[in-house]
Amino acid sequence: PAAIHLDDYQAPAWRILSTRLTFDLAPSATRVTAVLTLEANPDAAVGSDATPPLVLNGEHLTLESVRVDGRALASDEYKVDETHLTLAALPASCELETVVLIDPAANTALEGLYVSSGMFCTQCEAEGFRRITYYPDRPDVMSVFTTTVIADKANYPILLSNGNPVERGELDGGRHFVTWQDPHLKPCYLFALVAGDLVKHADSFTTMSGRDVALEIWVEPENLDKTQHAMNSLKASMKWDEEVYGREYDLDIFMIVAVNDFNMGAMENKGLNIFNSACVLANPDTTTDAAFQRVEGVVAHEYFHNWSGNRVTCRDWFQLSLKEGFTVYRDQTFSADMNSAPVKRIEDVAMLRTAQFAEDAGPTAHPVRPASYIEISNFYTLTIYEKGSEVVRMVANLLGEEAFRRGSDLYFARNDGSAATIEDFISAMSEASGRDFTQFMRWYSQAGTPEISARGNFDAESGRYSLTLHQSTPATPGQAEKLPLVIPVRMGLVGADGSDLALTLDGEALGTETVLELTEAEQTFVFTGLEAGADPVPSLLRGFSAPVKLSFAYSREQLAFLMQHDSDGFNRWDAGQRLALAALEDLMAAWQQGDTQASLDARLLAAYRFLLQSEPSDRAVLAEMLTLPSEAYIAEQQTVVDVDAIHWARKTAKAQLATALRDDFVALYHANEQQGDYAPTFEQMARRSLKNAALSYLMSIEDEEGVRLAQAQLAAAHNMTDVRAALTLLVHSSRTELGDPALKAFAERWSHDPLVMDQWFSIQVTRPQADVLDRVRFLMEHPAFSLTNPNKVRALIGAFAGQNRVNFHRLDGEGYRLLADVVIELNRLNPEIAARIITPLTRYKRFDAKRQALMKAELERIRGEKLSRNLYEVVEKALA
Ligand code: DPP
Ligand code: ZN
Repeated sequence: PAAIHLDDYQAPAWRILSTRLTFDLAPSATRVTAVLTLEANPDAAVGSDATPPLVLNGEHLTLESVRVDGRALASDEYKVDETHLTLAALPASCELETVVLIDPAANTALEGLYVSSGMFCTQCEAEGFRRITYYPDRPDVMSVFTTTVIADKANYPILLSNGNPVERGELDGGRHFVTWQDPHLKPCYLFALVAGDLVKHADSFTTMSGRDVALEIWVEPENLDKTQHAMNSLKASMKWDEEVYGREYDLDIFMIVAVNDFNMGAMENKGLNIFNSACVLANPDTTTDAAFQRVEGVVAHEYFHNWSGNRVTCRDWFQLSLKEGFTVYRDQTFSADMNSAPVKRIEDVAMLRTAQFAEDAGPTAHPVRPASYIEISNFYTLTIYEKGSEVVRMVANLLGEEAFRRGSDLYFARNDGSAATIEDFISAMSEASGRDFTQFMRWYSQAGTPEISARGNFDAESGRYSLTLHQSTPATPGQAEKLPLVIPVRMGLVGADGSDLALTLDGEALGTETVLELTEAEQTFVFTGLEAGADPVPSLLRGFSAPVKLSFAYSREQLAFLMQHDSDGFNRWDAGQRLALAALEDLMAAWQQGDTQASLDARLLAAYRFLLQSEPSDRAVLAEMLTLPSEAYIAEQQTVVDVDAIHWARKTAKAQLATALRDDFVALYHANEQQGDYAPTFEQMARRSLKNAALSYLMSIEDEEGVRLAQAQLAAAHNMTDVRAALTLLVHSSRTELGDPALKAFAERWSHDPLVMDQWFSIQVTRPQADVLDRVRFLMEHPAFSLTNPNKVRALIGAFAGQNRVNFHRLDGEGYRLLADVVIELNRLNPEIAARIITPLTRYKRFDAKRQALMKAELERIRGEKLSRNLYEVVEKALA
């Protein structure tokens, strides 16, 4: 397979003024008739007077007929192969009709039109539409769509597509039809169709200009009691986008459909969002707090795409972060407004610093705007989404709220109804603010995580504090040399009494906090006018003001001090993480030398005692502060990852904290017990996380009172957050007599609910004990498991390989072998999921020689298969 390059972009040769589709649905033989009104594009470069050939994408299609302006073409008048239909010498404007047959029931790739739990649904982003009909499957070809869906009425009473329903009726043989018209221009990746036996949760929203919009969430009948939270989230999103961005919804109806088999989280199709059921269904009995929040965030994300993605779409797939980075930034700020803003920031950064930084340091590292790709579905990555969001966040912070809003208004106004580029976004921001973004654009073209090393020096005599910041970005595949970036470093100086000092820089008084703009490889900033006794401790990169790694030689005392006093909530948490990391590194070093009796640094213990014994100002932040850095984050800090040392150190630290602070944890548990009914509010969620954090410490030493509390919490079955936390702790304990009966009872109660069974799988396969691999194999044979359902694959295989690090990285290589076996099967069934689930194997260079060899051998074994484009690209990069 060949790579596609950003630099080769050419405008489409043909435009499509209108697209009329008719679907005659049947699971194994659906007939799709497409009538396209075509016009040669005057803007496209053509050499002669003749019209350019019309080249349409099409895969897995059986072509039945081709007509141009009503005349049926003979088979020598066009060319058709496995990927294209080509027509030459067409009139400059004409109407093309094609009829194809497709087989949705056999479509396990879940791209295009497929069948999930007996219903028809679609997923067209990025390049699924070419599996539906012959079409220029590229985002810069925008058209108005009219879609008629015909199906058996008894099996498929509900027929949905984009836009507004304009006609419906009965047909012979028990069939019926509905015609939908979408007045907005859209690229084909935003096309959607659903047909099934569904019920709806209906509501409405009045927009800021007073229009009524019907809101409908369509689900299978048994899920109707799981739709309220998504509906609330949708209404909140619509209102927020009006208030914060001035964006109003533009159709009379907005629909969401829940689908069980779905590759991604959800899809923003115009007026008809299709969701993975895991990202829309929520109910206290079946859904954890984290999943409630995910539903809120994903509903918002897809809704926000109506402007950032649909009204203004992407010129080509290299611009993917134009819509994704911006929309993630929008959904993150929305969630911060709806919940605890500091906790939202902590969670997002923790994810970025583990998973995205790892991607940026691995074989598939790529810039926020890649320069080339083989398979675009491999680029729906943390870099495009999360780092892309951080880049937009830096723009917003550099400009300030008002100028950023002016820039976003200008961007939407100027590009509405068209396919834009990242330059269009940045130039609107630049014009609205007068700021020059030339150097800033490097954030879009350079891969890798920038590293800042900071040094400080206080001269008490002159009252000067000089801070030197040095930046560099490590080489990434294909990019050896990196240039300096514009890095905004929000910072303050914390004085000996714990309060922020007044900052004077170059004679200018800046208040107590400022943003340093680092633009060169190294710069020194000198703060003057400090008192001799100030003894400042710098608090750097507040709020995580740039997606970088920052190092500063803090003493542990300074970290403990910042953990208590930093005025920035994020940096208080981060100081705690740095202190914990240092303490964990001591333990790891001891373990590597055979010392299993080492004690935890007393300063960390003291810091925890302080946290537990003072009145919490913010429970949600406290719960984060009581959580030790994850194994994945610790691994990110190591040159050669020692999974066993990490696991042992974290477990030991936790147990020592639990032993020393046992009574405080018991008290914390009781102070945060549930009162009243469950609600997915952040205040309640904070209490539940605190309570369950306390329980997790107690269970780490298998404290009898802890066991009793966990069992009681499980039996009370108040809500899934508490049930799952208690069940996980019992199952992950060394005493199988605690976990096994609980797992059995849980499965009996929930076997009918696939989303709950996903949790049941994950809980078991993340068990740290060495017997887990047999359990994974056993569960793969369980009737509730299926390799064709992406949620199941993620819940079982993904959770094992991604979260159960000690067992996945077993020294006999059995964990690697198991993953490779699954990847090989998925390569045939669902290449997109295969290319995602393989990720842990591709990171082999981070491990010791023995594990590297084992992992590479599995990659080579996979390479020996006939690979899909998706896997080919990932495996070749990994082995390069
Ligand atoms: N465009 C989709 C999203 O919202 C991809 N599934 O991220
Ligand atoms: Zn998105």
